[in-house]
Parts: sequence; structure tokens; C-alpha cells
Amino acid sequence: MKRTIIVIAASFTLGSAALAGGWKESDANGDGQISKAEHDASVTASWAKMDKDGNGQISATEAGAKAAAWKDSDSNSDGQISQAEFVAKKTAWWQQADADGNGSISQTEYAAADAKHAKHKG
Ligand SMILES: [Ca+2]
Ligand SMILES: [Ca+2]
Ligand SMILES: [Ca+2]
Repeated sequence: MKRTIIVIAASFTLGSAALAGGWKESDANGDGQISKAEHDASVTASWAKMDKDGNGQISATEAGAKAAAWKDSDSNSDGQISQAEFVAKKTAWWQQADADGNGSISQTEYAAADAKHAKHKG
């Protein structure tokens, strides 16, 4: 159990609270921008990785170190994060982060969104 949590936490060290898979993982074609499609793919992949027992929900145990941060993704408050809940949350972030509305997130936009996020939390 402990080992599982450590592995999950490690896979998220690159990422912030905002990007599911971290910048490098999300920018699949390496053009320095994260398109909506790249974002969605990364979010879905990250979510699937977390759902260890494949029951279509991420429990607090499966979320591990992320459980606290993910609490606000649980929109129906059933203690589980469904894929739809996760994608909805991440999509909302992505749309906010795309400050110039050109349909992709640059590293500058990402940094700005991340800073804003950190400030909110802090
Ligand atoms: Ca699960
Ligand atoms: Ca839920
Ligand atoms: Ca943009």
C-alpha cells in the first residue's frame, strides 16, 4: 500500500496541481504548446493510471498523495473521482489557463495559471 502511494506521488512530481501529467507529458508533439486535444489525452491517461482496480472511479486510496488536492474535483461528493469529474475539473482549468483563447496553452500561459493557482491555495 505504502509503495503504491509513493509511486503515484513520484509520477506527479513533474506536474503541478493543475496539469494532470506535467508539461512534458502533456505536450505530446513537443511544440511548446498544449492543445486541448493533447490536454484531454493526457488527462485521460493520467486518470486511467490512477484507477488501479479499474472500477471507473478513483478512491482516496488510489489518489494517494493527491487525495486532498482532488477533493474539490469530487463534484457529487461521493468520495470517488469519476473520469467525467476529473476531466471536467481539468478542462475548466485548461480553459482558464488559455488566456489568449487561441486553443492551446503556451509555457507562459501555463506558468501564469500555475502561479495564480498557487496563490489561491496559499
Ligand atoms: Ca478505482
Ligand atoms: Ca464523485
Ligand atoms: Ca493560448
